[in-house]
Amino acid sequence: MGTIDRIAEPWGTRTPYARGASWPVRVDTRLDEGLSEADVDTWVQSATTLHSNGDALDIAVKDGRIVGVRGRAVDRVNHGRLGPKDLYGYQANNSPDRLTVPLIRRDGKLVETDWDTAMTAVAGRTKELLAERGPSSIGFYTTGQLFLEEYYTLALIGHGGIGTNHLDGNTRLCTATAAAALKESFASDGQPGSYTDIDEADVIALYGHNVAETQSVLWSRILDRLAGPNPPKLICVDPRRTPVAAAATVHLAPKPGTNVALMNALLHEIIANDWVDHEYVDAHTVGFDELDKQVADCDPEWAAGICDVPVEDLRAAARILGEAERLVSTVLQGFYQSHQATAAAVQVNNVHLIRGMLGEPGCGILQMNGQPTAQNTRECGADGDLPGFRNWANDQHIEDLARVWNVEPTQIPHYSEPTHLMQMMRYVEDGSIRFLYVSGTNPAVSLPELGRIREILAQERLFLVVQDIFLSETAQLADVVLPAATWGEKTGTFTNADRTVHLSEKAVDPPGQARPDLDIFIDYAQRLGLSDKDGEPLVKWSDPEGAFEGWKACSAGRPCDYSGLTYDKLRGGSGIQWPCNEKHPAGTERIYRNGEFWSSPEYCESYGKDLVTGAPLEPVEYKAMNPDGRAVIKAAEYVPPHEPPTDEYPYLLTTGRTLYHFHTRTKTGRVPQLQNAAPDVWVEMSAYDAERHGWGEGDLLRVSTTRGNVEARLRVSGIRRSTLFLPFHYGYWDAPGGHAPAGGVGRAANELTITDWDPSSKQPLFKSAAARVERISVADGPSPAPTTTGSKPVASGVAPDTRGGAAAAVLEEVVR
Ligand SMILES: Nc1nc2c(c(=O)[nH]1)N[C@H]1C(S)=C(S)[C@@H](COP(=O)(O)OP(=O)(O)OC[C@H]3O[C@@H](n4cnc5c(=O)[nH]c(N)nc54)[C@H](O)[C@@H]3O)O[C@H]1N2
Ligand SMILES: Nc1nc2c(c(=O)[nH]1)N[C@H]1C(S)=C(S)[C@@H](COP(=O)(O)OP(=O)(O)OC[C@H]3O[C@@H](n4cnc5c(=O)[nH]c(N)nc54)[C@H](O)[C@@H]3O)O[C@H]1N2
Ligand SMILES: [Mo]
Repeated sequence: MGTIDRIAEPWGTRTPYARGASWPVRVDTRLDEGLSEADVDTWVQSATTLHSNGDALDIAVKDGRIVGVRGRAVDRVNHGRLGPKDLYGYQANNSPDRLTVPLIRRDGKLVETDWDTAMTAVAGRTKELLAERGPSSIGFYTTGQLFLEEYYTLALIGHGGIGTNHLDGNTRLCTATAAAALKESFASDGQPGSYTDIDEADVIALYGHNVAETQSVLWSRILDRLAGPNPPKLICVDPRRTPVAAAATVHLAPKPGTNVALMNALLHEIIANDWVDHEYVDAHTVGFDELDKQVADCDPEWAAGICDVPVEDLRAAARILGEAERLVSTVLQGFYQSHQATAAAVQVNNVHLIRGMLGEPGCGILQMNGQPTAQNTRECGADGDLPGFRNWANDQHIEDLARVWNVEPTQIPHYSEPTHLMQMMRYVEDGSIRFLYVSGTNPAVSLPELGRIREILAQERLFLVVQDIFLSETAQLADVVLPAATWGEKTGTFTNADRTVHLSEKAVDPPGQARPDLDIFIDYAQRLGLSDKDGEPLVKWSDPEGAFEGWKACSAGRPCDYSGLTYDKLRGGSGIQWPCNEKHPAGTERIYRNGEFWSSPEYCESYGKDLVTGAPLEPVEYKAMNPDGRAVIKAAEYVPPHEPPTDEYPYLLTTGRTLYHFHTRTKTGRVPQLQNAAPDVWVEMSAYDAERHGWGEGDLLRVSTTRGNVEARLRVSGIRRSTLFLPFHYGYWDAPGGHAPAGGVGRAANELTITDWDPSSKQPLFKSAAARVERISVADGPSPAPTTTGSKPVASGVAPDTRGGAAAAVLEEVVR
């Protein structure tokens, strides 16, 4: 037992273990300064919400206030560990500037009001528009950060009650491609892998996934394998020298936007060397011949030219993949937020399919999630899917959903797949959507091309409702602001990236008049008078457990089957992986064992799409592939990025995260330990380019694309040549000037990004844009970038080491 500064040492103390052994327990505890465990009144069960890892924890409560957190030793996901954002992040709940009363716009200004006035305005405008313009004038934009119960209720209200097809989540920006890639290969969403695969693997490949910074506890698990006997080999595909890249056996640093070329070369090598499991391919897949043909000419020499990666490194990586005995692959935003997102992510599935490495211990694919509850947005149909992974193009599935909801099938729109967010924004722009209800997301900072987004959201004719816990940049543009309760202040369940379901119980009351999102949605449904076909209220529950029971009935028999779970079963022990039903009462560690897939045409969630155009395949086309119970190997041709560098814009700009912040920082920016570790925006550039320009650490640069400008201080980091990186966390709520950039010069990376998306998943492109850069002034000190992360300086001594000091003390207890 000892204390440790987890800002300086984000992954904590090593607890090495051998392949096949159980990951040791290490319990991390953080309490407000000056408190010890003896001071805590109660501990309340929950899990982490600042990433998708689902680390189980208990919330410490004293005098009705959250005063700390402690990792849960019994949980399968984290074995007691917590990451820096989770250890310090709870303090955001206690911020003095939480929203505590509803706000309404009067004479151009947001003023305080009461709940009845606010909700009457929201429901009233909805009814007016339904009467004047019909359901297609109503849109909902939700998140990956509420609870399952809330999404399911919202999906019921939107699809089953109002009958609009315009319902999406910010999961569109996040893990739409995870879902799309799983649907293409396996005909259904659902993570094949399990975190215990890390314990068994001899090779771990990470594709565009900086797990060290974005799921830091999972990285601790990998670090502990690396520190133990017979460590796994690591392959990292990332244009930056992230902590993952630094630890990798082979680090491939491709030009942003060239992932498909790289993947096709790896597949070419695997096939050319006959590292293929032909028995598995013949028995359990269709489409191998097309893949073979597609990658026949994609040798490493070809890819090296496109990706600007050494041929030897490509060969070495392919050999490691080809000779792996147990391979785990993870994929995230470096693949998902690009123009061939689904095509690239599907090729990772193909590596596993042709190597026959799926469903067995150590052989997992994690098409990762990002947000804590993104999996539930997808499962519950709050994001452009239908609840229970039902297929919008299958009339029987619509009828079945109508049965569950007791509505007419015609009430549920299914003329096309539900509208994706970028299309919804276009509808708002052209005035066909007149009412937009935004919950738990901050599009005025997180969507591409912010100048355009601000204009769209500020339109007079749009009625904008924002349900948040802070007065975010988006809330500042709203007509009505609804103050929500958040994690720790409400009860509900959520599911992490390896299908583990956790219960998060209410620990304290929300501040002021803030209410749980679930209560607000139900209030809204009641005010609209939404009813089922017998005239009974459409939403038949009034509390989280009731909603969960409703969801169990909806999910029964579908891949994401929750019917065997109860709140009680989720109390006290570890989280449980779905499917959990009569047949699998303890949950299911791995799906797709024995090469059996959910792909029969009657059962599957999707018939797939054309990866180039995104056009949905017809049922007959799907049936003609004959996937009945098999996985589909889908090949894809490499297509160059849509916005290549030019003489005027010679750099490729990519964007992403740092370890210490979450998204638009509404929470982490209010936490001193985290904010001090990464206080402001910076821009990363390679030493080669910096020297060429004669620039150095801390110089103030202006980065521009055709869409806008951002000023940021230079960090010379281990990023590849001719590539720039901006963290996207820094909006305007805590900057001088409020919600928009001052004088046209911003600090939000999305001032620069492009309005464009992957044709299959419709996920926007945040990872490549053509940019130019100029120096505004010479440094008067180092840039504010952390030194412990991907933004580590290449030269030593140029910036002080990132530390939290005494204020960041965390207790660690290793149980051997
Ligand atoms: N600390 C922290 N953790 C988080 C979050 C957070 O905001 N902060 N957010 C959570 C959420 S919602 C998400 S979605 C996840 C995201 O988690 P990640 O996907 O791991 O995070 P990113 O930084 O967006 O992108 C990952 C990497 O992609 C690389 N990359 C950029 N362009 C390319 C490319 O063209 N090809 C390849 N191969 N790689 C490229 C970047 O250099 C970056 O290191 O993190 C979750 N966890
Ligand atoms: N350039 C660039 N842009 C990106 C990305 C990138 O890598 N680069 N990544 C994209 C990705 S993967 C993601 S996930 C998005 C994230 O983008 P956003 O979803 O816009 O980011 P957050 O800051 O998480 O916004 C969540 C909002 O919900 C509020 N909130 C928190 N808890 C609750 C609650 O319980 N109830 C309610 N009602 N509100 C709550 C928060 O205060 C905050 O305002 O950004 C995307 N944008
Ligand atoms: Mo995300």
